[in-house]
Amino acid sequence: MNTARSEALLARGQELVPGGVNSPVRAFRSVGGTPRFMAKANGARLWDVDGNEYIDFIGSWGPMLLGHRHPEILAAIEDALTIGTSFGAPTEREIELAEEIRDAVPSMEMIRLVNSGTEATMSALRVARGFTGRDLTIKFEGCYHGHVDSLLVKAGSGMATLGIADTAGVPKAFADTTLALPYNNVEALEQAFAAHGDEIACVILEPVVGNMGCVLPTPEFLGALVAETRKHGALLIFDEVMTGFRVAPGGAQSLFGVVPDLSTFGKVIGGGLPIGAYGGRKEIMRKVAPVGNVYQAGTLSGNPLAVSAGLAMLRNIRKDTGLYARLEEKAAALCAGLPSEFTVNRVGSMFTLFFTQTPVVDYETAKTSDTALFGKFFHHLLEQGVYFPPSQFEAAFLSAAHTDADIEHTRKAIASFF
Ligand code: HOZ
Repeated sequence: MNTARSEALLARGQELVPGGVNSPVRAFRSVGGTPRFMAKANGARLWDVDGNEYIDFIGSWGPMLLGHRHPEILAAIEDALTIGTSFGAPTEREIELAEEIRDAVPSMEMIRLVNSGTEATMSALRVARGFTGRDLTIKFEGCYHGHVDSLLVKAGSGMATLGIADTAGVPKAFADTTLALPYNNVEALEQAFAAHGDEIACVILEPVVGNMGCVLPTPEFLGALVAETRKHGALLIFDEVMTGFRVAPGGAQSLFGVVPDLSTFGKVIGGGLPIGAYGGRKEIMRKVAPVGNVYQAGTLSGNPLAVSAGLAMLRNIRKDTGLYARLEEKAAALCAGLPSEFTVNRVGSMFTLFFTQTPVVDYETAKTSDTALFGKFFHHLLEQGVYFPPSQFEAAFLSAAHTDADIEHTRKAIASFF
């Protein structure tokens, strides 16, 4: 496979941009080789600058639920261009997007739009602290909630990929506000609440983890999260940046029948443009300025392009009643082609093949994966024109644009590795 132009761009980029990339996982550091610089995308396909074509199972790390360049999303962006690209003043479309989110996710009684998932989780944490008057946060090892200072303790995603346990640059005082516990471990959760119950403002988690690879919560764990937060007056925050409108229109909370106090969104709700949102119970969200005294603001928040793309995305999701059943069918067909000697975790259209025989239920078990073998598998697929996440510790995503022929090609590519 010719990668000469990607190699040249990487060399040029590395002089100016750390690692030549604007987000670490893109650098291929854990799998080796040259990150592909992309030239264009359409549907479920990507083309790199050397003209190589790939079936895309990253989907911009989640947002492209309907595939790249969906005509109605493109039309919405074009329409937004005719009215202006940013006003720094409210618009009707922002209210419409909030209504779409609230209608699909009833726990989102009041919503604030921001520009990224990181902003959403950072702001949700602040509201939780402001509302409860407490400082401590419980998070779970291997969960990633964006690059929020206090949440980069034992985080997944790029930190897991690069083997960075705790990032430099976070003041100890910030890290000390976070208790990192093992995912799916009821005992550890109960012990933390027994020891610090009246200091804990909130518990934040990915209700289906994508950022240590795909990991599902047990019903017991979900039950304990609800019981312990209620008992001790702490808030339960579902980080649905990855799962929102991905695993179901109502997110993971609708799949599991859990009503969190606050939730965060991003990715799909922006239709491929930068956006985030946080929200939840009105009583809590009324703490946010200008109504309350928890400050949070943003020059480009509610940006007309992102809001219009997001609206088109969510309206498409709402009107296509068979969408999630089709995604489920395609993802199930693909995963049925994965080797049974390894662990496959999947919820709807997000999944991970872990190169381990151990069931993966938390970060410790995720780390039993043979990452060197994963690297070989990743490059084998790339050579066959199949673009999977370049890390064992990220989820793969399928879109509505993947055809049966794409699934068949991918199954064959996978089978030829084993
Ligand atoms: N942390 C993101 C997914 N888990 C990756 C973002 C990116 O590299 O674009």
